[in-house]
Amino acid sequence: CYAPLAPSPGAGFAHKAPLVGIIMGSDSDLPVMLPAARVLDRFEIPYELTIVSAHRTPDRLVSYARSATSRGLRAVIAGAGGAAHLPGMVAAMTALPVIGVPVKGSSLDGVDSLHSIVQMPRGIPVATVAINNSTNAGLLAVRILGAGMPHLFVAMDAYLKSMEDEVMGKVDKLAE
Ligand code: RP5
Repeated sequence: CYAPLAPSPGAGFAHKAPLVGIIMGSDSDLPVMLPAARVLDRFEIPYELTIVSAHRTPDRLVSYARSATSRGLRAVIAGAGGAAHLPGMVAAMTALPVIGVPVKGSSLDGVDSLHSIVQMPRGIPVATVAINNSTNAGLLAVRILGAGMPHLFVAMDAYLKSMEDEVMGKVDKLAE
């Protein structure tokens, strides 16, 4: 059982089986990881959100990663700080796409975590986003799902168009 840390505000689809797992090494990572959840809310993608620590709960890590596919997940977003082994270890134990979020800790500015996540050995890829940028992890999960779910592909296209419109609105305003 993977109890959520925070309830999904998308009550309309909360009954659906999660397609994305958002996990993090500690509850102290939650503020950094919540934007990923908000992206999935926006695209109405059901997800689960919980703590799995590679170092403090290794057995839970194994059971989470090994059961991810059979529980219906299509992608995992994993955030961790410091010696951030969580995303890589999940990727080692499931064929699902894993997106790693380097969490900035109190020292080394998150570069330690970035290097831990991005420097995976050949054969076990982790898609690594920028330090503390779980928004992009959420968006990448939408794109991954969108490859097989046309309505998400269309929704991502609309999202890109809305960003373009927003920037062009600012360009027009500056030109006034
Ligand atoms: C990592 O250690 C966690 O992902 C977190 O970023 C960091 C610090 O954890 P706490 O000491 O705040 O629990 O495993």
